[in-house]
Amino acid sequence: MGIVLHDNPRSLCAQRVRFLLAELGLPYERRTVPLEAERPARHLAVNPAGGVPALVDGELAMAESVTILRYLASREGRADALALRARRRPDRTASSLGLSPARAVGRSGLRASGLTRRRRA
Ligand SMILES: N[C@@H](CCC(=O)N[C@@H](CS)C(=O)NCC(=O)O)C(=O)O
Repeated sequence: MGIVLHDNPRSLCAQRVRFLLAELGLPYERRTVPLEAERPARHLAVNPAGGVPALVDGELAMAESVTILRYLASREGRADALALRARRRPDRTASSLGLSPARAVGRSGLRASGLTRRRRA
């Protein structure tokens, strides 16, 4: 069995994972978990807390979007796919930094152009 993502289209946390899977070019099966209804047993078996995203990769099962992002980047040897500032500031948690592949691309692009700097009057 390959990668299976327990997902919901309305979940921004799951969206982070979908972005990284796309960036890494990894094929995966997507299983939609209803968030407004009772969670299917097959989802609770992966994440007893019930939330999405959760990811299964062979024998491994995990929840929490940042954990999943770190796992996938490490699996593919692509630490560069994670936010630069999260690696520069290990004293702050990745989730408090809003770590996501989309932000990583956007922020580093903005930083390079100097657009993120606030000007003082
Ligand atoms: N810290 C978690 C948050 C996950 C989370 O709250 N997911 C929401 C959807 S965006 C959810 O599943 N809510 C329903 C629930 O927790 O039962 C992560 O980053 O994955």
